[in-house]
Parts: sequence; C-alpha cells; structure tokens
Amino acid sequence: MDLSLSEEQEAFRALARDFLEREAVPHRQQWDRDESVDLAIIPKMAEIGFFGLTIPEEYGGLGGDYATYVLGMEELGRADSALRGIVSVSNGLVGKSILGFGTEEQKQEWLPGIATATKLGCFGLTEPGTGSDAGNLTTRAVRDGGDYVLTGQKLFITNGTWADVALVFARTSDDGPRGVTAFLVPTGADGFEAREIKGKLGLRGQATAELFLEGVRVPASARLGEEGQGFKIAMSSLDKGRVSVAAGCVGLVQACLESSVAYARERTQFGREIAGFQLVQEMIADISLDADAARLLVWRAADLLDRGRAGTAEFRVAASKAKLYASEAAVRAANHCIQVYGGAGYVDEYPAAKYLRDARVMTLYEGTSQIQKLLIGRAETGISAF
Ligand code: COS
Repeated sequence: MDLSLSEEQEAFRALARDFLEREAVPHRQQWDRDESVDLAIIPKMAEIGFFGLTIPEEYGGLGGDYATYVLGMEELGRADSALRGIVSVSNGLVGKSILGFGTEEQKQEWLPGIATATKLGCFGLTEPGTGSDAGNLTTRAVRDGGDYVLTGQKLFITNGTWADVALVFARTSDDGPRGVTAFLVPTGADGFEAREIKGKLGLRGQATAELFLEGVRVPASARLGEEGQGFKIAMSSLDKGRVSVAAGCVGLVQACLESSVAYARERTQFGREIAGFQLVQEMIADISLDADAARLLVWRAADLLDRGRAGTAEFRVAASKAKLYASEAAVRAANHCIQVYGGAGYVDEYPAAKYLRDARVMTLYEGTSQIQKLLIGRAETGISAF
C-alpha cells in the first residue's frame, strides 16, 4: 500500500490551490452575498482542467485518474464549496453518465463542451414529491412516433438556470424504479423552464433551480441508455457523485482546520494566544483527525474507481461511507471553527459562518446521512430496510 501522490498529482493539486487562492478565495464572500459566483470564473476553472478531469482526451477532457479528480474536488471544497458543486454536477453527475451510458453520437455532442465548460449540465432527479424515494419519481416521458414528450417538475437542481443540457429522469412505465428512463434534454427546448430558488442557507454562489417540463419534445436519440435503465444510471452516477461530495467535504474540513489554527494563533485572551488553551486544542485536534479520516475514506473510494471497481458492491458501500463520514465531519468541523472564532465566527466578515452554512447541505443532498446508513446496513446484513 502506497498513499503517496505521484508527481503529476502533486503538481495538479499545487496548480489548483494556487489558482483558487488567487481567483476564488478573495471573492467568495462577495459571491455568497450576491447569491452568485461571477460566471467569468467558469472558463478560468476550465483552463485549469477542473471540468475535464477523468473525461478522456478524445472527448476534449484531460483524462486523468480519480485520485487526481478527488484532489481537485478537495481543493475546490477548501476554497469555495459553491464552485465544487458546479463542477461536480456538470463534469461528474452529467458528464460521467454520458461517458458511461451514452452512444458515440451523444458523447461527441456533449462531452467536449462539458469538458471545457462551454456547456454546463444539470442533473434532474429530485422532484417535489420524491427526494430519498427517487425510484417513485412522477415526471413522465411518453413515446410519440420518433420522439418522447416529457412533462413534470424537478426540484433543487444545481446549475439548473445555467445549464445547457439537463439529464432528466422520467417515467416511461409504471414499474417503480424499473420504469425510469434517462434523457438528455437541451434546456433551450420548447416547454422547458428553469426558475432559480433564492434564499438558500448555504452554497449561495451556485444556482439552484426548479425545473418545469411542459410537453418537452425530444427525439429518441436523446434517450440515455435503454428504456427502464434510468434508475440504474441515476444510482451509479450518484455512487460516484457521493465520492465527489465527500472529497469536497474533506476540503471544507481542511479549510476549517487551517482557519481555526490561524485565528487561534492570532486571538489573545487571558493574556495569551487562545491556541495555547487545551480546550481550544481539543477542537483543533478533532478537526485534524476528521480531515485525515475523511480523506482516507475518499482516497479508498477513488482507488477502487481507478482499479475498475465501479459498479461493485464494494465500491458502492465505500462511496456511502466516504459521503456519510465526510459530510458529517464537515458539519462538526465548521461548528468547531465557529466555536474557535467565538463571536467573530457568527458574522460573515470571517469565513467560519460560510463554512457552516455550506457544510449543512452536505448531509442532505446526493443521499441523506440516513440513506447512506441504510445502504451500509443493507450491505452488512443483506436485508433491505427501506
Ligand atoms: N447502481 C446500480 N444499480 C442500482 C444501484 C446502484 N448503486 N442501487 C440500486 N440499483 C438497482 C437495483 O439493483 C435494482 O435493480 P433490479 O430492479 O434489476 O433489481 C433497482 O436499481 C432498484 O433498486 P432498489 O430496490 O435498491 O431501489 P429502492 O427504491 O429501494 O431505492 C435507494 C434505493 C433508497 C438507495 C435509492 O432510491 C437512493 O439512493 N435514494 C437517494 C436518492 C438520492 O441520493 N437523491 C439525491 C439526488 S441528487 S441531490
């Protein structure tokens, strides 16, 4: 076992960190207040290669392994979780689904744009009535000659108002999860509307939308995979997506650690720096331990992907464990960070409050902590408790 990084991986991490320290960290507070990142950051991120990681060079990507991908997601999470979400959804949930399940034409049509961020993708699974119970979604796709006509609503869709293509999961038959089919829907199609959801607690820099599909007509060539294969496509995308979320959470924990240490060294009380108090060091030790533990779970999951184990029960449960642990760790770390900052942690002049607001959604989306526990429990016992 060798947990050291290759020269290329170290170089990418250094490049990513340097870029984000210059281009993201100084602006994240303003983006958070504006409820939108400056979209000019997206082509700059594409130049670094964030959107093309793990997409093969023949489709305009950088290629690269998952170990490098999670390093990139960690750096994004350390700088600004809102940016990490934009990349994870477009490159990860959408790009990798097209790569894994698309026809050659679909790959040629969408991947070069996604890999260079001239096109963004969004992932349309969640609906007002179905979050955890994704297999019961109600958006319909009805076959009409050579087309499908889609009608329904999607909720909490990252990139929704910015995306060029929506990966929409819709019901083609009433057979529960087996009746779900995936479609690549251009967001400019007639009958497609995205409305931004404002007022989020965190991740305010990224667009989150409600999608409305009113008789959206797409050709059969827009279907991703076979009829009835959609739920499996969604689940296998989410397995990888959970690793991406977890990697972003590692970055958040790391940011909380660095920020807590810096502030504790600077702030004095009772005539000495607060970093010298045992109870402050206890919080810093807890964050440091969580950063390492979460990172190791993420690296294990990435390593399984790099060894071609996607789709195995071993990988799925490793992804759930990484996501569960890292997301809960991010909330713990951000809470500690605020505690170290004291009153200063409660105002947005310092980053601690944003860390907590951004961390809080991590235990909810791409499968709640409860769903991850049920998946791990099912893997251990062989009994489905859903
Ligand atoms: N990869 C591939 N296929 C999978 C899979 C996976 N990870 N998980 C399940 N499947 C397949 C199953 O093998 C089964 O196939 P068959 O019909 O051929 O037997 C089918 O999908 C249905 O699986 P299952 O019975 O486990 O479905 P459930 O309805 O019990 O749902 C949970 C399982 C709850 C785990 C799933 O709905 C889930 O992950 N929910 C959370 C959704 C989520 O993360 N939403 C966030 C969206 S992004 S913000």
